[in-house]
Amino acid sequence: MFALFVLSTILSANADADTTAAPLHEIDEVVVVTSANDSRRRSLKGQTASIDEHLSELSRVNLVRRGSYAWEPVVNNMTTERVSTTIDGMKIFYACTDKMDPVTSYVESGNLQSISLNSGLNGNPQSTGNIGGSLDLKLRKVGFDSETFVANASAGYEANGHLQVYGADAAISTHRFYTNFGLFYRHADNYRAGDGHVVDFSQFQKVNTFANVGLRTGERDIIEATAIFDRATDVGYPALNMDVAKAEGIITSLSHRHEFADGFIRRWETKAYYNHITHIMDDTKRPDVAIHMDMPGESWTAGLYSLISANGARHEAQLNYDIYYNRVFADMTMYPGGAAPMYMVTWPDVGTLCTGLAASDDIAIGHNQHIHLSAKVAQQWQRLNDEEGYHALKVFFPHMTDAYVQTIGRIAASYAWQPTHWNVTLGAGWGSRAPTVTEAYGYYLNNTFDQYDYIGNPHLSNESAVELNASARWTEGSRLTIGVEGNTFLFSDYIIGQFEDRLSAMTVGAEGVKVYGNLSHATIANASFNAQWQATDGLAWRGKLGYSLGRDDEGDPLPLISPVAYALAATYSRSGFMANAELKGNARQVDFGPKYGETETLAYAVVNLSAQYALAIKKTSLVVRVGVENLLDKAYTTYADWREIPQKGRNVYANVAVTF
Ligand SMILES: [Cu+2]
Repeated sequence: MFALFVLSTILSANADADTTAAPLHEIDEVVVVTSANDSRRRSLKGQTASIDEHLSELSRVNLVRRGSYAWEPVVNNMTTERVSTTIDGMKIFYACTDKMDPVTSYVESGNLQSISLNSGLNGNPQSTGNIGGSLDLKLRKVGFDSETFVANASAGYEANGHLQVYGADAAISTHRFYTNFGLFYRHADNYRAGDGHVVDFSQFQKVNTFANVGLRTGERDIIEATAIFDRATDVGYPALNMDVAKAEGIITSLSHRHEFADGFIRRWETKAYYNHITHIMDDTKRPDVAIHMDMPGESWTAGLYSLISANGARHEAQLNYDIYYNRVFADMTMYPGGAAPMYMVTWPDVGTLCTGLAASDDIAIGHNQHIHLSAKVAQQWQRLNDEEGYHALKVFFPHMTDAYVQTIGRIAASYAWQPTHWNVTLGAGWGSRAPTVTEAYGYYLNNTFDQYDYIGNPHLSNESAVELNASARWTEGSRLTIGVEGNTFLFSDYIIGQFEDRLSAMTVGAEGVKVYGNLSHATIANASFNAQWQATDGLAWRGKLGYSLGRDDEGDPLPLISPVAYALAATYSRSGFMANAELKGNARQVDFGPKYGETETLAYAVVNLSAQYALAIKKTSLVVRVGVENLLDKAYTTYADWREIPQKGRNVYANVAVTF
């Protein structure tokens, strides 16, 4: 079946968004995290910005905040379930049943070169289940034949919450060998909201260290290895009932790459990887805990992918095979004062073996026109390895078994027309995803968003969606760019929690129980307008306006859909100096989802200012940045702030980065 699929799919490839000046497809976006010679979009805080702050530079990304650490990326108004996140093509799965640890929380800015986003169903080759989009975190590797020795050091301080960031890394590069390695540390106390009150349990501490090594075994054969160790401790989650004592990730990979001298096939890379995540929650520091609970979770993933990239006169093609095995386990022990402890398995040691074949082609069809095709088919086998967890769930689903097989896939096509001054794209796709472990097998997982206990449903159907997208951009030289774009996702069997009146909640204070179910249909649509104007040599203006909509099968609003959002920024730059002023805000959330426990969020607007000065003396370069966020000390909360936890009040920051 796979062979047939390959034959029937036109081969081709995605431009490596990292190396081309602008993404070939309008539906892709990149944010640069660390790269000296790259003028593309990046956080104004530079390297000391968190991954979350870098992610927020992507216009299709919103972030759900449960505290000041480990925000959950939302792409095209879809949360983790509908988004694929990979690290250099490696699959990695979070270990928290409460989504405290999105995959992006196990890396540091210093680990990354850039973050690339493929919007919607046109996923990167390794992604599966990416209806909303796929994020690939590209690791920072110094590579061969770069500068022989480079060292960087950076330090940052933010007054609100006394956030301290320190980082140091070094790189050695020759023609046959390279290595780069580094160490990063972050520490924050509780932050202060705009009305002056301190947000308790918003502290965190994180250490990250990494090393990459590359070795040329032949002129065209390269072996590369990566190791990342990341540990966050004492992380507060003001929006949840618990904090995190420890969240630890170990990420490793070993790859071989052959680069072909000539011919259609340019590159063949095979990577094997292993990662392990340990997540330990902690409620011992909270006052008034009715029943103390221990809730650990673990996730192990081992996988392999093999990617062939080809490049011809008219084609840029990729063919990728991938396989991974993931195991997740979570349990909970409750200690009701005086009585015997109660034990529950919340993720029943679910093993998932998934294997897939993906192909894509970008075809130049002449007259400034391109067609991009991509497709993937994957097969997934799942087994519930924990007897106790399996039998507990079987009480509610007597016909369930302990093993499941699912086939999922996606196919997308887009057309781009790029005559002088214009870039017009049209695209369509179809894709499906299997239910997540929480959606299929979760057991009494309390969701503080709507205060319901959630039970998984092993009988769920796969969710699928048809995506339609279009964009148009007009550019007048380098002076003016105006763009509009929109996409819509028409879902079938949309998975969401549904009321189950026959069951009663287990968590103290919970409203009731919801069981995951399929809605026959649902819709999510996004539209945005953006403009850039280079007013004078030094002064540039940027503006954007976004509108989104989500509807369930009864026409009621889906939860966590962005209200009207806008941003206006002016940047002044001259030789080594740059200053930036920004106004950012959301309109009142008119279309919130009361049915799903969502409450209305009011409008807000904040002003941010920043300035940076870069200085080079011989081989040493120095960048100093200062800024203030929320200048007017506005007290506000956004629609994506879990349980309406307040945002930071005025925050003055300064950081310095030295390279020598
Ligand atoms: Cu957790």
